[in-house]
This record gives sequence, structure tokens and C-alpha cells, in this order.
Amino acid sequence: MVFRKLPGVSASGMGLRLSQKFVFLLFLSGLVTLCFGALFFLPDSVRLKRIFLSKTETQPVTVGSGSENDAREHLKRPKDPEPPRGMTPAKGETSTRLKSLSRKPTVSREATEARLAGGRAQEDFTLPRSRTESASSKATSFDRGAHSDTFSYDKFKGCLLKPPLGRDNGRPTDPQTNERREKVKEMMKFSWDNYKRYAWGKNELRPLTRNGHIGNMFGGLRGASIIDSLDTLYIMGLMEEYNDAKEWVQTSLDLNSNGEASLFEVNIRYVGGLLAAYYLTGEEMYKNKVLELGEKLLPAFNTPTGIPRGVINLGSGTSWSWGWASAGSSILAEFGTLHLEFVHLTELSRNPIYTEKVMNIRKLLNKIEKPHGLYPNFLSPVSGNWVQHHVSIGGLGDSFYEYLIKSYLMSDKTDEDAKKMYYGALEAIEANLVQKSPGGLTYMAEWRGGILDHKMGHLACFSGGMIGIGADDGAPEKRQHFLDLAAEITHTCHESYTRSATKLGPEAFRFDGGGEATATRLSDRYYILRPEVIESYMYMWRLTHDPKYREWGWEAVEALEQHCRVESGFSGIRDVYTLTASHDNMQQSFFLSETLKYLYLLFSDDDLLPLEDWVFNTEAHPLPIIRKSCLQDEATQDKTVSK
Ligand code: DMJ
Repeated sequence: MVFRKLPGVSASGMGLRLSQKFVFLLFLSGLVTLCFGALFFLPDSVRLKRIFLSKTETQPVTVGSGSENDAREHLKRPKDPEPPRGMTPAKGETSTRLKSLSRKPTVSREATEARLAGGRAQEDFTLPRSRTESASSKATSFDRGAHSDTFSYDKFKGCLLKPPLGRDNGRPTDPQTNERREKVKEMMKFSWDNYKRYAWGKNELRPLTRNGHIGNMFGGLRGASIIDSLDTLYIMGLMEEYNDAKEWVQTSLDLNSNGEASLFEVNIRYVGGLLAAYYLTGEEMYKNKVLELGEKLLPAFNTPTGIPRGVINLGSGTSWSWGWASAGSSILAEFGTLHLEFVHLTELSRNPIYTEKVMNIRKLLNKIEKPHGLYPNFLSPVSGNWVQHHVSIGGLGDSFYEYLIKSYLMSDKTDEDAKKMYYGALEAIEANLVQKSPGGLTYMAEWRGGILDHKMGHLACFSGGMIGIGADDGAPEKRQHFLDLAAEITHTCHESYTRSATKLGPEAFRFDGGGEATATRLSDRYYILRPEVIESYMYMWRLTHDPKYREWGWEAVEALEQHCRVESGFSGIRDVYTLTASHDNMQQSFFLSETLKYLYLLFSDDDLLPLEDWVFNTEAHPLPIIRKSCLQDEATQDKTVSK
């Protein structure tokens, strides 16, 4: 009976015996299975495959991560003529999944020691399919231009408490302070003019050889110094220079690059820089650019946990982990330094996907077991477990902590999870890392599986400012203590400057081997125009108005002028302990974005970018506090006239 119903083949009609019929049927079903199975090996673009498989294939879903391609699917507008990128890997490329674990990137970062330690199995972050689907369908229907609930710049300005540039652009009344501020402005103009003359459109200036540096951190994106300078030029009132920068962004910033970029660096410099430029000026062009760039970063989150990998190809969306990061892990300071910018991308686009991505990271970090309450620097984006127990407030960990307290502040103090995590982390840091030297200096040691390394990096010096801005929201009995701790750390970092011949601080300083706050290794003696110490002076000045912070800032200006200023720009130096300068021939873009901006703010009145309205991202790009209640209030429309 069954045989007779087989279409096209009548086995009984061929006069076969029952056993022969059985073998024939077995052969036939094997053939059908084989053909169907072969469909899976066809390229995605083959029509036959799409017909049979597209609707039925199921993918594992995780909070905020989804399948390999759905981040781009969410953003695909109905009339997009092309399939989403990443569906068809470029010739010679293996799939993201195969490629993504780890490979040697073209970009290197300081080598890290591989001390493996186990982490507890990750809790299950998989959401029921229905919830993920509803999130994705919400996002698919998103249309940036036509969305009724579009971002209103006027409304945003109406919700600021104060004018962004203060009464008189923050000009201080005290003549000496004003003179110092003018000096910093001159330094900015000098750096900018030389960049423009010798390196226009490249990422950074090489001031000794008078040419441009492109590097390989930004995946083919250009003009890092331009993007990083937009807001600094604007707040300093260097309008001719600002207009040149704006015009370059408008006409020459090409986001269709196809190179390997650091997700972290592109986010803090490009996304942060464009967001700040938009919020300060209201120029729609910046908003359009930043939303276009934001979309390109999303595929980095397509991992089993939703924890992004460190490197992304901005063209294909393929992502992978740094070759130097042990066992294909992601870096705490990298995936933990996206929150502020991504929340603003959602704010401007009205697309929840950006916030979902970073909230997923937050959730995972909140839930995972932490050794002694500490957050190690390496985490597997596949298992969601810590990969090794190295904890540092300097490189590899630093801005993760900064973004916790700043997320709380930027949310108008509504983000209670961020607050809890920040004060919890600070408690663990104090219990395990904060040390006092025999000479009475407070410092943050590094922690390697329970063993302390009595070293503090220049990068860790941002923590004076961070602990300072978080002091007020701590438990009442702790507030003064936090402010004191912030002042002590800032003092130690200042000591690392005063104990050198150049009065500039080394890359890392130690508290063992007889010395205190000095670099003992030759390889730690360099200074690359970093901002962190000056950043803490600026915050501590705003918080305490103790004149010593302005004096310390001025010492730094004099040292920069004396040892880093060369004929055609500013350069890092190889050894802060020798007066025979050896320059590194690099004017880092963060010198224009951070070091000079923080110095300028230090010598300005507090109403220039008031902390009541703005938080600075880790590249010193000001992002406004989001006052949800005000923004949603109909009555706030167009209250901008006075601002
Ligand atoms: C900057 O790019 C950022 O401040 C980052 O968080 C750390 N390093 C540099 C400056 O030193």
C-alpha cells in the first residue's frame, strides 16, 4: 500500500519481492536524506537553500546577542536592496564563528601575563525565544527618518540646567588663571595647526618627521585627531579651526572602511567625539554620522554571551578577540567602556538595540561570581567565565569602573544597578588593592590571583577623579572618606610627576625595590602625553577648589612646554628621568581631546561644561545627563531660548 502511493515509482509494478522492495525503499530514503543534508553545505546565497531552510532554521539566542547576523537584520530597513552584510563572507574568509576565537591582530597592546584561573560556570543568560523575537521585531520596524518619536534637540537643550558654555565661556575672573587658560588654548592651536599642516586627514601627527600616522586601531577610519578635537576646539572658541574640522567630517569622513578596528577605540574616540559634537552644536550631520557608525559596531556583540569581541572588521562585521588576550578572551576595560555612548545611540536613534547590548553586558557582570568581589580583566565571550584573575584599576580594567559611576550620574541618578555595582567594586578595591607606602603615599596595587603587585600605572591615576565624582552619592558616613581617598590618590600621582627630572610622570611607577612612586624598570619610564593625572586635578579642583590643583596643573603645562613641545607639535618622551630629551615622534589624538581639554577646564570657571549637566566619556568627550522625566514632559518643549 505504502509503495503504491510513492509518486512516480511503482515498485510493485516492477514485480519486485518484498525484501527487494524494502532495500529499494531504504536506498530511496537515504538518497532523500543525503540531498536534504547537502543543502546545509550550499552557500547562503543559493536560492534553493533559502527556500528550504531560511524559515525553519533555529539559532541559539542569548540576551542581546542573537544569531550571527541579526544585529544587522534589526537595522535593515524594508527597502534595503542588498542582503545584510556578513551573510556572505568575503572570498577567503572563514565564517565568523570559525574565525572568531582568536587570531593575531595587526594591532598589538602591552603583553599580558597568562595566569589561568578558573571561574564559576556562567549562569544561563539565554532568554526564552519569544522575548528575543519581540525585541527584534520591534527593532526591525524601526525607521530612523520616519519614526514619530524622534529626538528633539530643542527639547534636550531645554532639559539642561545650565548653558553648556557658561556665562562667558567659562572665562575666569582672576587674571593669572585667565592667562594660564590662554596659554593652554595656544597649545591647542599649536598642536592643531601642525596637525593640519603636516597630517591633515591622517589619524595622528608625527611632529618630528612632519608627517601623518594612520596606525591600525581604527579599521581604516581616518581623521582621529579631527574627531577627537571637535569639542575641544569648540569650547575654546577656536571657531575657524572648528569649522575646518566640521567641514572635513562633512566631506571626508568615510565610514565605509573595511579594516580591522578596535571596538573600544572607535567607540571612545569616534562615537564619543561625534556624539559630543552633536550635543554641543546641534548639527544634524554629526548625529547622522554617529548613527551610521553605531550600526557598524553591532556585529561585534554576536557572541554566545553577547559580550563583544575586541576587534571588528567595520566592513564585513566579522569580529574576533585580540591575539594577545589569553584564550580568546575579551577585555574588561574594553567591553565595559561602551555603556555611555551606546545609551546615547539609543537616545538619538530611538532604537533600543544599543542599550540592550550594553545592558546585557551589565547583567552578566552583575550576576557572575567575583573573586573577593573584584572584577578580573579577562572574560570569555563564549562561556562568560573569567579567564584569569588579574585585577587592575590601570590598563585593562580602568574605564570599566569609570563607566559604572558615570552611567549612574548620566542616568540622572536613576540607574541603581550601576550605582550598586560601582560602590560594591570600590569596596572590594579598597579591601584588596588600596595600599599605603612606608612613606605615607596611598596607591592602588594590582592583584594577580591574590598576590599583590605593588605597581601603579599612569592610567590608574584617573581614579582620583573617579572616586571624587562618586563621593557624594556614597553612603553618608563614607562621603568624606571617599573624598579623602580621591585626594590621596591624586597626591600620589602628583608625586610620580615631581619625583622625575622632567616633572612629567612615567607610564608606571612602583612601591617596592626601595623606591616610591618612581619607575624602576627602564621600559616604564616613558610619557606619551597621557591625560589621567591632569584629569584628576581637574575633577579635584571642581570638587574642592583647593588652589593646589591649579598649581599642579600649571606645573604640568610648564613641563609639557619644556620637554614635549618641538618645532612642529607636541611629542611624547622616552624617559621622564632624563633631561636629554628623546622624543617618540607622536602627537597622540588624546592629547588634543583630553590632556589639553582637562587643562583648559582646570583654568576655567566651573560653569564651562558644568558637572550638573555633563559627564565626560573616557576620551573626555562631554555627554549630557539624560533627564528622562524632563525629556518626556510635553511642557519642556522649546525652553531653550535662555540657554
Ligand atoms: C585614552 O584613549 C582614554 O583615556 C582611555 O580610557 C585610556 N587611554 C587613553 C589616554 O591615556
